Amino acid sequence: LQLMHDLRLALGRKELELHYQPKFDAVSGRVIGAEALLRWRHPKHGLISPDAFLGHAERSGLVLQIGDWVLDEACRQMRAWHDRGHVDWSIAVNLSAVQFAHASLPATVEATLLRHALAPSRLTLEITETTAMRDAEASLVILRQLAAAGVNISIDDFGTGYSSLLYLKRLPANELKIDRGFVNELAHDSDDAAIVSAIVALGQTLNLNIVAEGVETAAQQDFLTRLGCDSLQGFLLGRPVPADDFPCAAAEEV
Ligand code: G
Ligand code: G
Ligand code: MN
Ligand code: NA
Repeated sequence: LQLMHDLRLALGRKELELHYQPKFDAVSGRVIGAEALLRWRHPKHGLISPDAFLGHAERSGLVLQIGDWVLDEACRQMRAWHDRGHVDWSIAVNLSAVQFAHASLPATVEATLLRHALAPSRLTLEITETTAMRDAEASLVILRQLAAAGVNISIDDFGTGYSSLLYLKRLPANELKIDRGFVNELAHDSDDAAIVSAIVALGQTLNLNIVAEGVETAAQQDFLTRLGCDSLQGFLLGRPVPADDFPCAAAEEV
């Protein structure tokens, strides 16, 4: 609980930071953007993962302020990359359930894009399948507003929730992210291989971009690429790092 007290002050003390994990085109191997991942650099406890504090932040409502900061900071970084020549990259930002359900989200997103002079197509909002399903009809309304604003919608941790196919078909999403739990066991578990194949086929049928996350081995990369995944993300290809360490040298030389 001391931690929650500290978190209230963390924003003002600039202890929150974003790390960026590259996303790759599966076929060309090119970087196509990054996922922003929140970290808290606590003065005593060091770098803290969002798993350790976002739950509390959700219950206290503090997650709204944190979420606004994450969105702004990620868009600021996307603008910096854009100015260095990475005009076709997009930045992915995770939304918490509370943030997603909050009425101000579409306006906040639009204002943030405007502030950084970014086209909405440069931003991808990741919501988990579970969040999207919590109140399916309400989610549809929010997702339609966001889609109308032109941002990309990604369904994160896909396969761990309970989407009905009918609902999925109605969702104005652009992307499915296969949960890394399935990717992890790909080589050893034929059930997981079958599930991943089915998700890829489903995504292709619904015209969705398919991203596999948690790619840790060359065998997984190979399998996922041959199945037809569009994009890959994982420790094999790139870990989450501070913006200064992000692998983006190539386009800057142009
Ligand atoms: O990066 P790491 O593996 O520690 O992330 C742990 C979890 O926290 C993941 O489920 C990830 O989606 C989530 N997460 C990371 N950054 C953010 C963020 O900025 N907002 C929200 N809501 N979740 C995040
Ligand atoms: O829930 P979400 O998919 O947003 O979670 C993203 C988290 O997954 C990040 O916190 C990141 O640290 C973690 N992650 C990214 N790539 C890998 C990977 O290859 N293996 C594992 N175990 N975790 C990963
Ligand atoms: Mn994510
Ligand atoms: Na995920």
